This record gives sequence, C-alpha cells and structure tokens, in this order.
Amino acid sequence: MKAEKIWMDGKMVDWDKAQVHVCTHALHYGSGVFEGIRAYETESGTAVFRLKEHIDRLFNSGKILKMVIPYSKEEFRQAVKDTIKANKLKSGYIRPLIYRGFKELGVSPFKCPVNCTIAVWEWGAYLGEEALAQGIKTKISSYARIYINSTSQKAKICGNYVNSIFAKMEAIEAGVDEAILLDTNGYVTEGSGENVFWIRDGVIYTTPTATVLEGITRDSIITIANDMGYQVQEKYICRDELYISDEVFFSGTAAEVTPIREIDNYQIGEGKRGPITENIQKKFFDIAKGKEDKYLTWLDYI
Ligand code: PPE
Repeated sequence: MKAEKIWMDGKMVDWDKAQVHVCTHALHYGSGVFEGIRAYETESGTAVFRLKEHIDRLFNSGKILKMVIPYSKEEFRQAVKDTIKANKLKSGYIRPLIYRGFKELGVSPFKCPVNCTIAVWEWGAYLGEEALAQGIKTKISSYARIYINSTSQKAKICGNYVNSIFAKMEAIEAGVDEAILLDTNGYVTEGSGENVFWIRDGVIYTTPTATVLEGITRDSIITIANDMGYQVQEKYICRDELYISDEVFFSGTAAEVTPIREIDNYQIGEGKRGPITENIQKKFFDIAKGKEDKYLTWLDYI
C-alpha cells in the first residue's frame, strides 16, 4: 500500500514524509474521525462514489466529537479530488482523517489542534476477488458491538475501531474471513467494517441504524433494491435468523457487496452467492462504474 502524495492540512506531502508527532492526541486516545470512500474508473474518467454523503458524514462525525474543522465541506471535497489527481489514481480507496494533533496529552482534547489528512491508494476487493463471487465465511463474534451509550455509532470515530479489531482478530484466528457482532442485548448489528443484509422469501432485510454505522453503501443498496422492485425492511433480529436466511451479504465502501456463504459453520442458502445478492451486486457495480444514467448524481467526476 503506497501512493505518491498525501494531503496534509492543505499541502501535498510526499507519502513517506506524511508523519505525525508520537504525542499526537489521537494516537493515544483514538480521538480522530475518518471516512472510507471509493473512486471507480468509468468511461468518462475516474468518478468518486457518493462523495457528498461521505464528506457530510465526516463533518457530522467531527461535530459529534466536538471538533471545529478548519475547512468547509466544499474545500474538503475539492481536496479529495486534488489528492486523486496528484496521485493519478484511476480507481481505489480514499481515506480522509481528521484528528486531534499534538499540543498536550491528557484525555481532554480541547487544547489539541484539529488536523486533517487525505490519503488515497489502489485497493481492490476488500476480502479478495473470490469473496465477491463465491462469498465468505463468518462467525458471530464473542465481542459485543460497542454499547450505544459508551460512544457514538453515528460517528466514524477511530477509537470505535478497537471493538472492530478485537472482532476481526478473533475471526481470523478462528479461520473465517469476518465477524458479525451482536449488541449487548443479543441483536445482530454489523460486521467489523460492514453493514449486514439478509433475505428471506424474497424480502430484503437490514438492521435499523440505531446500533450500527449509517452506511452509505447500505443506503445505496436500499435505494437500488427498491428501484428494482424488491421489498426492503429494517428489522432487529437474533443470530438464528441469519442462520436460516436464504441469502446474507455485507455492504460497505471497502467490502462493496460481499456475499456471506457461512456463519458459525452453518451453510447459508446454497452455500454460495445467492441470486438476489448477485442482482444487487451487479447493479451496484454498474452504477459505481457510471453505466446507469439514473444514478449519475451519485458520481463526482474528477
Ligand atoms: N459499519 C462499519 C463498522 C464500518 O466501518 C463501515 C465502513 C460500514 C458499516 C459501511 O459503511 P459505508 O462504507 O458507508 O457503506 N467501513 C469502512 C472501513 C473499512 C476498513 O477496513 O477500514 C469502509 O468500508 O470504508
């Protein structure tokens, strides 16, 4: 993973020189907020998928963590595009990060500066190309998803991801690809970095957003599925409902639309990518690659 330039507080800096002080507040306490955005190659050049929504969520994350961001949303959107151009990136991943920098240590972040960076790099399928076609193996995590009153699910806060790291490490060591976390009441929430969808008798379900990140891919899929004539419902469920679903899949910027073929050694459906998942996945990629006029407003061309 490497590119040429990183945008740091308004300047393009060489990849290897994009460094911070070891007493950076966010390094000690997780006091940063970030985004994950993808850019796709289209016939009319590189396009960023739902840039507006991602920058809106980034600013909302900053608001929740009481950060005064020294740029406007418009400036941030432009900086994302400039970073893509500076790296001649055709397609890949974009990682804006706003964090409390170095002034002094101690839990209160208020005296530390709010620093902003944007990195971009080429990033193929999150869980491997094969995962997109064949589906992945997962397990229900023994780690509960962060309790709703312990931090904020609406904010993509760096520190929140320690919960995801525990779940992911456990999944990898158990020999599966990804974890699905339950909340403290036992209801299904999300993956370490993905929202979850399941399908029963032709109806598509996903979790309500109270206990999960408001995924932008999740929102895209709900729109796409409705437009395709599927019924989509939000529902709280326990793990067993996933076991007996016809199809289950993850959605996320990094994960895109990744089918799940196994959960806790239970085969899901036919044990491969299901037909509805495949339809939605195909539509999603067509849209992201600019092949669907109806959704061109979701793309920001470079
Ligand atoms: N839940 C979590 C916990 C999450 O981190 C993500 C994104 C989602 C749901 C899906 O949200 P969206 O990307 O808006 O559809 N996870 C990002 C980080 C992944 C990583 O490994 O880093 C991502 O997909 O970019």
